[in-house]
Amino acid sequence: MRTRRRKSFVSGFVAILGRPNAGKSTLLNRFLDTKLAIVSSKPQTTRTTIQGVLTSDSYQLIFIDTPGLHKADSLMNRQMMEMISETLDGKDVLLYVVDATQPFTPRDDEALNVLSATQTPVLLVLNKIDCVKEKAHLLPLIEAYRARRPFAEIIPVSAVTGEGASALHKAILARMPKGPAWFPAEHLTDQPERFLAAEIVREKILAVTRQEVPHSVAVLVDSWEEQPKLLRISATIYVEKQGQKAIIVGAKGAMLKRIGTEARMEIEGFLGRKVFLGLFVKVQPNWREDPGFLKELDWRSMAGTDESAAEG
Ligand SMILES: Nc1nc2c(ncn2[C@@H]2O[C@H](COP(=O)(O)OP(=O)(O)OP(=O)(O)O)[C@@H](O)[C@H]2O)c(=O)[nH]1
Ligand SMILES: [Mg+2]
Repeated sequence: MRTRRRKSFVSGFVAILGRPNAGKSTLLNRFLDTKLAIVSSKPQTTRTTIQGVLTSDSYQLIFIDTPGLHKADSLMNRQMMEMISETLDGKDVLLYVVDATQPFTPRDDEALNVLSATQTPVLLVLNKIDCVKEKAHLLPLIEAYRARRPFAEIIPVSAVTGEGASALHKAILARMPKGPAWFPAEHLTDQPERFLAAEIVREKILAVTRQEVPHSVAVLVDSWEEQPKLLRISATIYVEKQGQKAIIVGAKGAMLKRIGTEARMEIEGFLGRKVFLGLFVKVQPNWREDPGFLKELDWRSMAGTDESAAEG
């Protein structure tokens, strides 16, 4: 039976904003029911905007996950914060995600500045409520946010368990304008497979490293070779110091082996085929301040303008 295309098809762009570690990427993955963005307990996991497109027979929602709002202390971080400001343009709804297990601090106040000039409706998403036993504990947080700016709605959710997700979904849909599907129904994300694979490697590194190491790691795919029986991927892990390289390689290469195995298994899962993953570690001092290297990391600049042109 053909699905009937309703006259009231709605579509729109939804940006997901908030401080590092609030759960923005987890929320994106929950909406799309797919792992599109890597997640970690370390702040500043996401480094670029990530699109996820959710299509049904009555709507198309284009979500854009963004890097966490923080004080920029490197060229990379400054570029990330500029990217967020640009992302605010032309959106129909903004989701401002906060970690509801944490009290309101001056840093939260500062982060809210990103919303100061926007006229777009903002939904305040109180995330991680699976860890809030007494819901009354949310009230001081709600008051603190309400005192700073108006929010179109305040919605408690858990991106991990899915609690509150359907209320949030409804609140988003209620604010979508009538409009066409901007992307074909099967279009899920703007990220190339090569970038996703590099991100998965980075996620596995974030999971096993601490302190400054997670921030000092970048991953680039060097080659991607389709062979009859498997896909052969070779990637380089860049770090800033020799000591960081030693940590990632580990004793007798054990750590690198573990990172490689975990990443390969996940890449095989999402590509649905057998993969050989070769990993190399290189020291590239100060890469976070190197405009040329940052350009290399940005798949949008490599892909040219065509692939990013569709973003609203
Ligand atoms: N308990 C609980 N943990 C959550 C929830 N949502 C996210 N987390 C955890 O919070 C941590 C950060 O999640 P991310 O989704 O990477 O957060 P983010 O806001 O994208 O972080 P950045 O990319 O660094 O800005 C991870 O350890 C998640 O598993 C939630 O609803 N409940
Ligand atoms: Mg993230």
